[in-house]
Amino acid sequence: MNAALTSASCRFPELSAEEAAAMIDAGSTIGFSGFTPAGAAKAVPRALAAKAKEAASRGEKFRVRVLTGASTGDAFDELMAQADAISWRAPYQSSRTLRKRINKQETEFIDMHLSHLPQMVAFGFFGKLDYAVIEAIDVTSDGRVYMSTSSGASPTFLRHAEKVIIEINQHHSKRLGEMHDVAILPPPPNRSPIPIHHPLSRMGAPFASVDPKKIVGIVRTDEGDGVPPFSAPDEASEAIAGHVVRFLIDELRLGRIPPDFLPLQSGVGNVANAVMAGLGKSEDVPPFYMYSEVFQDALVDLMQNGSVLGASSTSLTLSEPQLQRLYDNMDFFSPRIVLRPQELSNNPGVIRRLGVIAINTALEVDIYGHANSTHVCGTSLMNGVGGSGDFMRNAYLSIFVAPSVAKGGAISAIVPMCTHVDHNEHTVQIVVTDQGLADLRGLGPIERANKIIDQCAHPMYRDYLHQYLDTATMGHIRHDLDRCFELHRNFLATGKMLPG
Ligand code: 0RQ
Repeated sequence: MNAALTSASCRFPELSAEEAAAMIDAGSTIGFSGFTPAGAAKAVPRALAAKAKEAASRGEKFRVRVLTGASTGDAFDELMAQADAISWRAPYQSSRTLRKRINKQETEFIDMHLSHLPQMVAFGFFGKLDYAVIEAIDVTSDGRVYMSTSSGASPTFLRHAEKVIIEINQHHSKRLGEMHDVAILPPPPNRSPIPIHHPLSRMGAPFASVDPKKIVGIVRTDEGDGVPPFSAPDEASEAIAGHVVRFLIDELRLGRIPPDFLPLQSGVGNVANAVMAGLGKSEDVPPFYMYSEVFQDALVDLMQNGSVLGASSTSLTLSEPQLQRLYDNMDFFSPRIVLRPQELSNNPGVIRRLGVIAINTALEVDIYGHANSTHVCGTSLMNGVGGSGDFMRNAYLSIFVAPSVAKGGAISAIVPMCTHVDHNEHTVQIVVTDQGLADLRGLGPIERANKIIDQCAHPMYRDYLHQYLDTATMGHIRHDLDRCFELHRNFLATGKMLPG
Protein backbone atom coordinates (compact mmCIF):
# COMPACT_ATOMS: atom_id res chain seq x y z
CA MET A 1 0.00 0.00 0.00
CA ASN A 2 1.45 3.46 -0.83
CA ALA A 3 -0.01 6.93 -0.57
CA ALA A 4 -0.42 8.80 -3.87
CA LEU A 5 -2.33 11.63 -5.39
CA THR A 6 -5.73 11.00 -6.93
CA SER A 7 -7.11 14.35 -8.03
CA ALA A 8 -5.01 17.48 -7.66
CA SER A 9 -5.88 18.23 -4.04
CA CYS A 10 -6.51 14.77 -2.77
CA ARG A 11 -4.53 12.15 -0.91
CA PHE A 12 -5.99 8.76 -0.03
CA PRO A 13 -4.20 5.41 0.31
CA GLU A 14 -3.84 3.61 -3.00
CA LEU A 15 -4.73 -0.08 -2.82
CA SER A 16 -4.56 -2.95 -5.22
CA ALA A 17 -7.91 -4.69 -5.65
CA GLU A 18 -6.48 -7.66 -3.74
CA GLU A 19 -5.45 -5.41 -0.82
CA ALA A 20 -8.95 -3.94 -0.78
CA ALA A 21 -10.55 -7.41 -0.84
CA ALA A 22 -8.22 -8.56 1.94
CA MET A 23 -9.69 -5.88 4.23
CA ILE A 24 -13.23 -7.20 3.79
CA ASP A 25 -14.30 -9.90 6.25
CA ALA A 26 -16.63 -12.77 5.41
CA GLY A 27 -20.22 -11.89 6.29
CA SER A 28 -19.73 -8.16 5.59
CA THR A 29 -22.60 -6.22 4.01
CA ILE A 30 -21.31 -4.23 1.05
CA GLY A 31 -23.08 -1.59 -1.03
CA PHE A 32 -21.51 -1.62 -4.49
CA SER A 33 -22.09 0.97 -7.19
CA GLY A 34 -23.83 -0.23 -10.33
CA PHE A 35 -27.25 -0.06 -11.88
CA THR A 36 -27.20 -2.69 -14.64
CA PRO A 37 -23.53 -3.17 -15.61
CA ALA A 38 -23.33 0.62 -15.87
CA GLY A 39 -21.02 2.11 -13.27
CA ALA A 40 -20.67 -1.18 -11.40
CA ALA A 41 -17.60 -1.65 -9.23
CA LYS A 42 -15.27 -3.99 -11.10
CA ALA A 43 -11.88 -4.70 -9.58
CA VAL A 44 -12.97 -5.29 -5.97
CA PRO A 45 -15.82 -7.72 -6.83
CA ARG A 46 -13.37 -9.64 -9.05
CA ALA A 47 -10.84 -9.79 -6.22
CA LEU A 48 -13.56 -10.89 -3.78
CA ALA A 49 -14.51 -13.69 -6.19
CA ALA A 50 -10.85 -14.76 -6.31
CA LYS A 51 -10.72 -14.65 -2.50
CA ALA A 52 -13.81 -16.89 -2.35
CA LYS A 53 -12.28 -19.35 -4.82
CA GLU A 54 -9.09 -19.44 -2.86
CA ALA A 55 -11.05 -20.08 0.36
CA ALA A 56 -12.96 -22.89 -1.40
CA SER A 57 -9.65 -24.50 -2.42
CA ARG A 58 -8.89 -24.77 1.32
CA GLY A 59 -12.33 -26.23 1.95
CA GLU A 60 -13.57 -22.96 3.46
CA LYS A 61 -16.24 -20.47 2.49
CA PHE A 62 -15.86 -16.73 1.94
CA ARG A 63 -19.23 -15.12 1.32
CA VAL A 64 -20.50 -11.54 1.62
CA ARG A 65 -23.87 -9.78 1.55
CA VAL A 66 -24.26 -7.73 -1.63
CA LEU A 67 -26.31 -4.62 -2.35
CA THR A 68 -26.19 -2.70 -5.61
CA GLY A 69 -28.57 -0.27 -7.32
CA ALA A 70 -30.04 -2.94 -9.60
CA SER A 71 -28.54 -5.76 -11.65
CA THR A 72 -24.87 -5.81 -12.66
CA GLY A 73 -23.05 -7.56 -15.48
CA ASP A 74 -21.18 -10.80 -16.03
CA ALA A 75 -18.04 -9.31 -14.50
CA PHE A 76 -19.78 -8.89 -11.16
CA ASP A 77 -22.81 -11.01 -10.17
CA GLU A 78 -21.98 -13.83 -12.55
CA LEU A 79 -18.34 -14.03 -11.49
CA MET A 80 -19.12 -13.73 -7.79
CA ALA A 81 -21.93 -16.30 -8.02
CA GLN A 82 -19.65 -18.75 -9.84
CA ALA A 83 -17.22 -18.39 -6.93
CA ASP A 84 -20.10 -18.81 -4.44
CA ALA A 85 -19.13 -15.47 -2.89
CA ILE A 86 -22.66 -14.11 -2.34
CA SER A 87 -24.68 -15.26 0.68
CA TRP A 88 -27.37 -12.59 0.43
CA ARG A 89 -28.39 -10.25 -2.37
CA ALA A 90 -30.76 -7.31 -2.95
CA PRO A 91 -32.52 -5.61 -4.75
CA TYR A 92 -32.31 -7.03 -8.33
CA GLN A 93 -30.14 -9.37 -10.39
CA SER A 94 -30.06 -10.89 -13.85
CA SER A 95 -27.19 -13.39 -13.65
CA ARG A 96 -27.68 -17.00 -14.80
CA THR A 97 -25.56 -18.53 -12.05
CA LEU A 98 -26.85 -16.31 -9.27
CA ARG A 99 -30.43 -17.09 -10.37
CA LYS A 100 -29.68 -20.80 -10.04
CA ARG A 101 -28.20 -20.33 -6.58
CA ILE A 102 -31.19 -18.23 -5.48
CA ASN A 103 -33.63 -20.84 -6.77
CA LYS A 104 -31.72 -23.55 -4.89
CA GLN A 105 -31.87 -21.35 -1.77
CA GLU A 106 -28.09 -21.21 -1.59
CA THR A 107 -28.29 -17.41 -1.74
CA GLU A 108 -31.01 -15.37 -0.04
CA PHE A 109 -32.52 -12.76 -2.33
CA ILE A 110 -34.74 -9.80 -1.49
CA ASP A 111 -36.86 -8.86 -4.51
CA MET A 112 -37.93 -5.26 -4.07
CA HIS A 113 -38.96 -2.00 -5.73
CA LEU A 114 -35.78 -0.14 -6.61
CA SER A 115 -37.06 3.24 -5.39
CA HIS A 116 -37.42 1.74 -1.90
CA LEU A 117 -33.81 0.63 -1.61
CA PRO A 118 -32.13 3.88 -0.42
CA GLN A 119 -34.74 4.41 2.31
CA MET A 120 -34.41 0.78 3.44
CA VAL A 121 -30.62 1.20 3.69
CA ALA A 122 -30.98 4.50 5.54
CA PHE A 123 -33.34 2.98 8.12
CA GLY A 124 -31.11 -0.04 8.67
CA PHE A 125 -33.48 -2.78 7.46
CA PHE A 126 -30.48 -4.66 6.02
CA GLY A 127 -28.39 -4.19 9.15
CA LYS A 128 -25.13 -2.28 9.30
CA LEU A 129 -23.51 -1.38 5.97
CA ASP A 130 -19.88 -2.35 6.50
CA TYR A 131 -18.49 -1.10 3.19
CA ALA A 132 -19.40 0.96 0.16
CA VAL A 133 -17.37 0.15 -2.96
CA ILE A 134 -18.12 2.84 -5.49
CA GLU A 135 -16.83 3.38 -9.03
CA ALA A 136 -16.05 7.03 -9.71
CA ILE A 137 -14.20 9.17 -12.20
CA ASP A 138 -12.71 11.25 -9.39
CA VAL A 139 -12.82 11.94 -5.66
CA THR A 140 -11.65 15.08 -3.90
CA SER A 141 -10.01 15.43 -0.50
CA ASP A 142 -13.18 16.97 0.95
CA GLY A 143 -15.23 13.93 -0.08
CA ARG A 144 -16.87 14.86 -3.37
CA VAL A 145 -17.33 11.65 -5.35
CA TYR A 146 -17.87 12.13 -9.09
CA MET A 147 -19.68 8.93 -10.11
CA SER A 148 -19.25 7.20 -13.45
CA THR A 149 -22.05 5.81 -15.67
CA SER A 150 -24.68 5.30 -12.97
CA SER A 151 -25.93 6.95 -9.83
CA GLY A 152 -28.30 4.28 -8.49
CA ALA A 153 -28.01 3.88 -4.73
CA SER A 154 -24.35 4.98 -4.52
CA PRO A 155 -25.03 8.36 -2.80
CA THR A 156 -26.90 6.48 -0.04
CA PHE A 157 -24.24 3.77 0.28
CA LEU A 158 -21.57 6.49 0.61
CA ARG A 159 -23.54 8.20 3.36
CA HIS A 160 -24.31 5.10 5.42
CA ALA A 161 -21.32 2.77 4.98
CA GLU A 162 -18.80 2.57 7.80
CA LYS A 163 -15.84 2.28 5.39
CA VAL A 164 -15.54 3.32 1.76
CA ILE A 165 -13.40 2.08 -1.12
CA ILE A 166 -13.44 4.12 -4.33
CA GLU A 167 -12.61 2.51 -7.67
CA ILE A 168 -11.34 5.32 -9.88
CA ASN A 169 -12.00 4.21 -13.45
CA GLN A 170 -10.13 6.22 -16.03
CA HIS A 171 -12.01 4.58 -18.91
CA HIS A 172 -14.83 7.13 -18.66
CA SER A 173 -15.23 10.72 -19.82
CA LYS A 174 -14.19 13.25 -17.21
CA ARG A 175 -17.28 15.23 -18.24
CA LEU A 176 -19.77 12.67 -16.84
CA GLY A 177 -20.20 14.91 -13.79
CA GLU A 178 -22.11 17.32 -16.03
CA MET A 179 -24.95 14.77 -16.26
CA HIS A 180 -25.21 13.82 -12.57
CA ASP A 181 -27.73 15.55 -10.34
CA VAL A 182 -27.42 14.15 -6.83
CA ALA A 183 -29.80 14.79 -3.96
CA ILE A 184 -30.82 12.59 -1.03
CA LEU A 185 -34.34 12.94 0.33
CA PRO A 186 -34.62 13.79 4.03
CA PRO A 187 -36.48 11.25 6.18
CA PRO A 188 -40.27 11.45 6.29
CA PRO A 189 -42.30 13.45 7.28
CA ASN A 190 -39.95 16.29 6.34
CA ARG A 191 -40.01 15.86 2.59
CA SER A 192 -40.92 18.99 0.71
CA PRO A 193 -42.35 18.48 -2.78
CA ILE A 194 -39.57 17.24 -5.02
CA PRO A 195 -38.70 20.09 -7.42
CA ILE A 196 -38.70 17.99 -10.58
CA HIS A 197 -41.30 19.48 -12.92
CA HIS A 198 -39.70 18.38 -16.18
CA PRO A 199 -37.54 15.36 -17.10
CA LEU A 200 -34.49 17.64 -17.26
CA SER A 201 -35.14 19.57 -14.00
CA ARG A 202 -32.14 19.67 -11.69
CA MET A 203 -32.23 19.90 -7.92
CA GLY A 204 -28.87 18.75 -6.56
CA ALA A 205 -25.11 18.61 -7.02
CA PRO A 206 -22.98 16.98 -9.75
CA PHE A 207 -21.31 14.75 -7.13
CA ALA A 208 -22.19 12.48 -4.20
CA SER A 209 -20.75 13.31 -0.80
CA VAL A 210 -18.82 11.17 1.62
CA ASP A 211 -17.04 11.84 4.88
CA PRO A 212 -13.42 11.60 3.63
CA LYS A 213 -12.36 10.00 6.95
CA LYS A 214 -14.32 6.89 5.92
CA ILE A 215 -12.33 6.36 2.71
CA VAL A 216 -9.93 3.50 3.41
CA GLY A 217 -8.47 3.45 -0.07
CA ILE A 218 -8.58 4.05 -3.78
CA VAL A 219 -8.33 1.27 -6.37
CA ARG A 220 -7.48 2.34 -9.92
CA THR A 221 -9.09 0.70 -12.93
CA ASP A 222 -9.36 1.25 -16.67
CA GLU A 223 -12.24 -0.88 -17.87
CA GLY A 224 -15.50 -0.49 -19.77
CA ASP A 225 -18.87 -1.54 -18.36
CA GLY A 226 -19.16 -4.54 -20.68
CA VAL A 227 -22.78 -3.84 -21.64
CA PRO A 228 -23.71 -6.37 -24.34
CA PRO A 229 -25.08 -4.82 -27.56
CA PHE A 230 -28.73 -5.52 -28.33
CA SER A 231 -29.44 -8.07 -31.01
CA ALA A 232 -31.75 -7.07 -33.86
CA PRO A 233 -35.40 -7.26 -32.77
CA ASP A 234 -37.20 -10.52 -33.66
CA GLU A 235 -40.58 -10.71 -35.40
CA ALA A 236 -42.60 -10.77 -32.17
CA SER A 237 -40.80 -7.69 -30.79
CA GLU A 238 -41.40 -5.81 -34.06
CA ALA A 239 -45.10 -6.74 -33.97
CA ILE A 240 -45.41 -5.62 -30.33
CA ALA A 241 -43.64 -2.35 -31.16
CA GLY A 242 -46.07 -1.79 -34.06
CA HIS A 243 -49.13 -2.23 -31.80
CA VAL A 244 -47.72 0.10 -29.11
CA VAL A 245 -46.83 2.82 -31.62
CA ARG A 246 -50.27 2.71 -33.29
CA PHE A 247 -51.98 2.83 -29.88
CA LEU A 248 -49.98 5.86 -28.73
CA ILE A 249 -50.65 7.69 -32.00
CA ASP A 250 -54.40 7.05 -31.54
CA GLU A 251 -54.22 8.35 -27.96
CA LEU A 252 -52.48 11.45 -29.28
CA ARG A 253 -55.21 11.97 -31.91
CA LEU A 254 -57.90 11.53 -29.26
CA GLY A 255 -56.27 14.23 -27.14
CA ARG A 256 -55.53 11.84 -24.27
CA ILE A 257 -51.84 12.48 -24.79
CA PRO A 258 -50.99 16.20 -25.23
CA PRO A 259 -49.60 17.34 -28.62
CA ASP A 260 -46.05 17.60 -27.27
CA PHE A 261 -46.39 14.02 -25.92
CA LEU A 262 -45.60 12.68 -22.42
CA PRO A 263 -42.31 11.37 -21.02
CA LEU A 264 -41.68 7.68 -21.57
CA GLN A 265 -40.19 4.93 -19.46
CA SER A 266 -39.23 1.68 -21.03
CA GLY A 267 -37.84 -1.48 -19.46
CA VAL A 268 -34.70 -3.26 -20.54
CA GLY A 269 -34.50 -6.02 -23.14
CA ASN A 270 -35.07 -6.48 -26.81
CA VAL A 271 -38.83 -5.88 -26.80
CA ALA A 272 -38.35 -2.58 -25.01
CA ASN A 273 -35.57 -1.59 -27.40
CA ALA A 274 -37.76 -2.42 -30.43
CA VAL A 275 -40.60 -0.30 -29.01
CA MET A 276 -38.26 2.67 -28.51
CA ALA A 277 -36.86 2.31 -32.01
CA GLY A 278 -40.42 2.03 -33.41
CA LEU A 279 -41.51 5.20 -31.62
CA GLY A 280 -38.44 7.04 -32.84
CA LYS A 281 -39.05 6.01 -36.44
CA SER A 282 -42.72 6.99 -36.50
CA GLU A 283 -43.41 10.32 -38.20
CA ASP A 284 -46.68 10.66 -36.28
CA VAL A 285 -45.02 10.60 -32.86
CA PRO A 286 -43.67 14.05 -31.93
CA PRO A 287 -40.19 14.32 -30.39
CA PHE A 288 -40.47 13.22 -26.76
CA TYR A 289 -38.59 13.04 -23.44
CA MET A 290 -37.70 9.96 -21.40
CA TYR A 291 -38.23 9.73 -17.65
CA SER A 292 -36.74 6.31 -17.11
CA GLU A 293 -34.19 4.39 -15.10
CA VAL A 294 -32.09 3.01 -17.94
CA PHE A 295 -30.72 4.97 -20.90
CA GLN A 296 -30.05 2.22 -23.44
CA ASP A 297 -28.52 1.85 -26.88
CA ALA A 298 -31.51 2.81 -29.06
CA LEU A 299 -31.72 6.20 -27.34
CA VAL A 300 -28.32 7.42 -28.57
CA ASP A 301 -29.50 7.34 -32.18
CA LEU A 302 -32.93 8.69 -31.28
CA MET A 303 -31.41 11.64 -29.46
CA GLN A 304 -28.99 12.41 -32.25
CA ASN A 305 -31.74 12.39 -34.87
CA GLY A 306 -33.96 14.60 -32.71
CA SER A 307 -36.68 12.03 -31.94
CA VAL A 308 -35.78 12.08 -28.23
CA LEU A 309 -35.30 15.58 -26.82
CA GLY A 310 -33.87 14.64 -23.45
CA ALA A 311 -33.76 11.92 -20.82
CA SER A 312 -33.78 11.47 -17.08
CA SER A 313 -32.23 8.17 -16.02
CA THR A 314 -30.12 6.67 -13.28
CA SER A 315 -27.74 4.82 -15.60
CA LEU A 316 -26.13 5.01 -19.02
CA THR A 317 -26.51 1.35 -19.97
CA LEU A 318 -24.70 1.58 -23.28
CA SER A 319 -22.64 -0.86 -25.27
CA GLU A 320 -19.09 0.36 -25.82
CA PRO A 321 -19.59 1.83 -29.35
CA GLN A 322 -22.69 3.77 -28.27
CA LEU A 323 -20.97 4.99 -25.08
CA GLN A 324 -17.98 6.20 -27.10
CA ARG A 325 -20.34 8.03 -29.49
CA LEU A 326 -21.83 9.79 -26.49
CA TYR A 327 -18.39 10.66 -25.09
CA ASP A 328 -17.27 11.96 -28.50
CA ASN A 329 -20.28 14.30 -28.57
CA MET A 330 -20.53 15.46 -24.96
CA ASP A 331 -21.37 19.05 -25.98
CA PHE A 332 -24.53 17.64 -27.55
CA PHE A 333 -25.48 14.94 -25.02
CA SER A 334 -24.51 16.51 -21.70
CA PRO A 335 -27.33 19.12 -21.60
CA ARG A 336 -29.86 16.49 -22.72
CA ILE A 337 -29.29 13.79 -20.05
CA VAL A 338 -29.74 13.96 -16.28
CA LEU A 339 -28.53 11.03 -14.15
CA ARG A 340 -30.35 10.87 -10.79
CA PRO A 341 -30.16 8.59 -7.75
CA GLN A 342 -32.74 5.80 -8.14
CA GLU A 343 -34.88 7.21 -5.33
CA LEU A 344 -35.56 10.14 -7.69
CA SER A 345 -35.37 8.54 -11.15
CA ASN A 346 -37.98 6.04 -9.92
CA ASN A 347 -39.89 8.31 -7.55
CA PRO A 348 -43.62 7.52 -7.56
CA GLY A 349 -44.66 11.14 -6.94
CA VAL A 350 -42.58 12.50 -9.82
CA ILE A 351 -43.75 9.72 -12.16
CA ARG A 352 -47.39 10.56 -11.40
CA ARG A 353 -46.74 14.31 -11.70
CA LEU A 354 -45.07 14.07 -15.09
CA GLY A 355 -47.67 11.64 -16.48
CA VAL A 356 -45.11 9.06 -17.55
CA ILE A 357 -46.05 6.45 -20.16
CA ALA A 358 -44.48 3.26 -18.79
CA ILE A 359 -43.78 0.20 -20.92
CA ASN A 360 -42.43 -2.95 -19.26
CA THR A 361 -42.21 -6.65 -20.04
CA ALA A 362 -44.06 -9.41 -18.18
CA LEU A 363 -43.46 -13.15 -18.15
CA GLU A 364 -47.19 -13.79 -18.03
CA VAL A 365 -50.42 -11.83 -17.71
CA ASP A 366 -53.66 -13.42 -16.61
CA ILE A 367 -57.05 -12.98 -18.20
CA TYR A 368 -57.97 -10.28 -15.66
CA GLY A 369 -54.77 -8.28 -16.13
CA HIS A 370 -52.57 -9.30 -13.20
CA ALA A 371 -48.95 -9.50 -14.32
CA ASN A 372 -46.09 -11.74 -13.25
CA SER A 373 -42.67 -10.27 -14.09
CA THR A 374 -40.54 -12.34 -11.81
CA HIS A 375 -41.35 -15.95 -10.91
CA VAL A 376 -41.73 -18.74 -13.49
CA CYS A 377 -44.58 -21.06 -12.38
CA GLY A 378 -44.73 -19.02 -9.17
CA THR A 379 -41.51 -20.51 -7.83
CA SER A 380 -38.38 -19.86 -9.92
CA LEU A 381 -37.02 -16.34 -9.86
CA MET A 382 -36.10 -14.91 -13.25
CA ASN A 383 -34.58 -11.47 -12.46
CA GLY A 384 -36.73 -9.53 -10.03
CA VAL A 385 -39.34 -6.77 -10.08
CA GLY A 386 -36.66 -4.11 -10.56
CA GLY A 387 -38.07 -0.68 -11.24
CA SER A 388 -41.11 -1.95 -13.11
CA GLY A 389 -43.44 -1.53 -10.11
CA ASP A 390 -42.19 1.98 -9.34
CA PHE A 391 -43.20 3.04 -12.84
CA MET A 392 -46.25 0.90 -13.60
CA ARG A 393 -48.17 1.68 -10.42
CA ASN A 394 -47.72 5.42 -10.87
CA ALA A 395 -47.68 5.96 -14.63
CA TYR A 396 -50.33 7.80 -16.63
CA LEU A 397 -50.38 4.81 -18.97
CA SER A 398 -49.18 1.41 -17.71
CA ILE A 399 -48.42 -0.84 -20.65
CA PHE A 400 -47.31 -4.46 -20.28
CA VAL A 401 -45.75 -6.17 -23.27
CA ALA A 402 -44.83 -9.84 -23.80
CA PRO A 403 -44.52 -12.22 -26.72
CA SER A 404 -47.80 -14.23 -26.79
CA VAL A 405 -45.88 -17.51 -26.46
CA ALA A 406 -42.46 -18.54 -25.12
CA LYS A 407 -40.31 -21.61 -25.80
CA GLY A 408 -41.65 -22.15 -29.32
CA GLY A 409 -45.30 -22.14 -28.22
CA ALA A 410 -44.92 -24.49 -25.24
CA ILE A 411 -45.77 -21.60 -22.88
CA SER A 412 -48.62 -19.10 -23.22
CA ALA A 413 -48.02 -15.61 -21.85
CA ILE A 414 -51.77 -15.32 -21.28
CA VAL A 415 -52.94 -17.68 -18.53
CA PRO A 416 -56.11 -18.11 -16.45
CA MET A 417 -54.40 -17.03 -13.23
CA CYS A 418 -50.86 -15.72 -12.71
CA THR A 419 -48.81 -17.97 -10.47
CA HIS A 420 -47.17 -14.90 -8.91
CA VAL A 421 -48.44 -11.32 -9.03
CA ASP A 422 -46.05 -8.38 -9.19
CA HIS A 423 -48.52 -5.90 -10.70
CA ASN A 424 -52.21 -6.33 -10.08
CA GLU A 425 -55.35 -5.71 -12.15
CA HIS A 426 -55.73 -2.23 -10.61
CA THR A 427 -52.37 -1.18 -12.02
CA VAL A 428 -52.23 -2.84 -15.43
CA GLN A 429 -54.05 -0.77 -18.07
CA ILE A 430 -52.84 -1.98 -21.45
CA VAL A 431 -51.62 -5.46 -22.42
CA VAL A 432 -49.77 -5.98 -25.70
CA THR A 433 -48.47 -9.13 -27.36
CA ASP A 434 -47.44 -9.80 -30.94
CA GLN A 435 -51.12 -10.78 -31.52
CA GLY A 436 -52.57 -7.40 -30.58
CA LEU A 437 -53.38 -4.89 -27.87
CA ALA A 438 -56.02 -4.95 -25.12
CA ASP A 439 -56.96 -1.57 -23.66
CA LEU A 440 -58.43 -2.50 -20.28
CA ARG A 441 -59.28 0.98 -19.05
CA GLY A 442 -62.88 1.25 -17.91
CA LEU A 443 -63.64 -2.45 -18.30
CA GLY A 444 -65.02 -4.89 -15.72
CA PRO A 445 -63.41 -8.27 -15.09
CA ILE A 446 -65.29 -10.37 -17.69
CA GLU A 447 -64.92 -7.67 -20.36
CA ARG A 448 -61.22 -7.54 -19.56
CA ALA A 449 -60.91 -11.31 -19.79
CA ASN A 450 -62.61 -11.52 -23.21
CA LYS A 451 -60.54 -8.65 -24.55
CA ILE A 452 -57.24 -10.08 -23.34
CA ILE A 453 -58.04 -13.53 -24.75
CA ASP A 454 -59.29 -12.22 -28.11
CA GLN A 455 -56.62 -9.56 -28.66
CA CYS A 456 -53.53 -10.91 -26.93
CA ALA A 457 -53.58 -14.71 -26.53
CA HIS A 458 -51.96 -16.79 -29.24
CA PRO A 459 -54.70 -18.43 -31.40
CA MET A 460 -53.62 -21.89 -30.23
CA TYR A 461 -54.55 -20.98 -26.62
CA ARG A 462 -57.75 -18.97 -27.23
CA ASP A 463 -60.25 -21.84 -27.16
CA TYR A 464 -58.78 -23.20 -23.94
CA LEU A 465 -58.92 -19.78 -22.26
CA HIS A 466 -62.50 -19.03 -23.40
CA GLN A 467 -63.62 -22.45 -22.26
CA TYR A 468 -61.95 -21.85 -18.88
CA LEU A 469 -63.76 -18.53 -18.51
CA ASP A 470 -67.13 -19.92 -19.60
CA THR A 471 -67.03 -22.88 -17.21
CA ALA A 472 -65.45 -21.13 -14.20
CA THR A 473 -67.45 -20.48 -11.03
CA MET A 474 -69.70 -17.43 -11.22
CA GLY A 475 -68.62 -14.35 -9.28
CA HIS A 476 -67.46 -10.79 -9.91
CA ILE A 477 -64.28 -12.50 -11.04
CA ARG A 478 -64.79 -16.03 -12.39
CA HIS A 479 -62.27 -18.69 -11.48
CA ASP A 480 -62.11 -22.45 -11.25
CA LEU A 481 -59.79 -23.10 -8.33
CA ASP A 482 -59.24 -26.69 -9.47
CA ARG A 483 -58.13 -25.65 -12.95
CA CYS A 484 -56.66 -22.15 -12.67
CA PHE A 485 -53.08 -23.49 -12.77
CA GLU A 486 -53.76 -26.43 -15.10
CA LEU A 487 -51.60 -24.93 -17.88
CA HIS A 488 -48.69 -24.48 -15.47
CA ARG A 489 -49.13 -27.98 -14.04
CA ASN A 490 -49.14 -29.40 -17.59
CA PHE A 491 -45.96 -27.48 -18.34
CA LEU A 492 -44.18 -28.76 -15.25
CA ALA A 493 -45.29 -32.33 -15.98
CA THR A 494 -44.74 -32.47 -19.76
CA GLY A 495 -42.79 -29.36 -20.85
CA LYS A 496 -45.88 -28.04 -22.64
CA MET A 497 -48.89 -26.11 -21.38
CA LEU A 498 -51.25 -27.81 -23.83
CA PRO A 499 -51.05 -31.46 -24.89
CA GLY A 500 -50.27 -32.26 -28.52
O1 0RQ B 1 -35.87 -17.33 -21.95
O2 0RQ B 1 -33.85 -16.64 -23.14
O3 0RQ B 1 -34.10 -18.99 -22.26
O4 0RQ B 1 -35.50 -18.20 -24.21
O5 0RQ B 1 -37.85 -15.69 -20.29
O6 0RQ B 1 -37.79 -13.52 -22.09
O7 0RQ B 1 -39.00 -12.68 -24.06
O8 0RQ B 1 -36.46 -12.65 -24.04
O9 0RQ B 1 -37.86 -11.07 -22.66
O10 0RQ B 1 -35.47 -10.47 -21.98
O11 0RQ B 1 -37.38 -8.80 -21.94
O12 0RQ B 1 -37.26 -10.65 -20.27
C1 0RQ B 1 -39.93 -10.30 -17.71
C2 0RQ B 1 -37.80 -11.58 -17.57
C3 0RQ B 1 -38.55 -10.60 -19.75
C4 0RQ B 1 -37.71 -9.08 -17.95
C5 0RQ B 1 -38.50 -10.40 -18.23
C6 0RQ B 1 -38.49 -16.80 -20.93
C7 0RQ B 1 -38.12 -16.63 -22.39
C8 0RQ B 1 -36.67 -16.21 -22.27
C9 0RQ B 1 -36.69 -13.84 -21.32
P1 0RQ B 1 -34.73 -17.82 -22.97
P2 0RQ B 1 -37.75 -12.50 -23.31
P3 0RQ B 1 -36.90 -10.18 -21.76
C10 0RQ B 1 -36.51 -2.13 -16.09
C11 0RQ B 1 -37.75 -2.72 -15.53
C12 0RQ B 1 -38.75 -7.43 -14.64
C13 0RQ B 1 -37.92 -6.22 -14.32
C14 0RQ B 1 -38.31 -5.01 -15.08
C15 0RQ B 1 -37.70 -8.72 -16.48
C16 0RQ B 1 -36.67 -15.34 -21.01
O13 0RQ B 1 -38.29 -8.03 -18.67
O14 0RQ B 1 -36.90 -9.23 -15.72
O15 0RQ B 1 -39.30 -4.96 -15.78
N1 0RQ B 1 -38.63 -7.83 -16.04
N2 0RQ B 1 -37.54 -3.98 -14.90
O16 0RQ B 1 -38.30 -17.83 -23.10
C17 0RQ B 1 -41.24 -19.27 -18.52
C18 0RQ B 1 -42.91 -17.74 -19.10
C19 0RQ B 1 -41.94 -17.03 -19.89
C20 0RQ B 1 -40.63 -17.52 -19.89
C21 0RQ B 1 -40.73 -15.71 -21.11
N3 0RQ B 1 -44.17 -17.31 -19.03
N4 0RQ B 1 -42.52 -18.84 -18.44
N5 0RQ B 1 -40.27 -18.63 -19.22
N6 0RQ B 1 -39.93 -16.67 -20.67
N7 0RQ B 1 -41.99 -15.90 -20.65
C22 0RQ B 1 -35.16 -2.73 -15.73
C23 0RQ B 1 -34.65 -2.56 -14.33
O17 0RQ B 1 -35.36 -2.57 -13.41
C24 0RQ B 1 -33.20 -2.45 -14.12
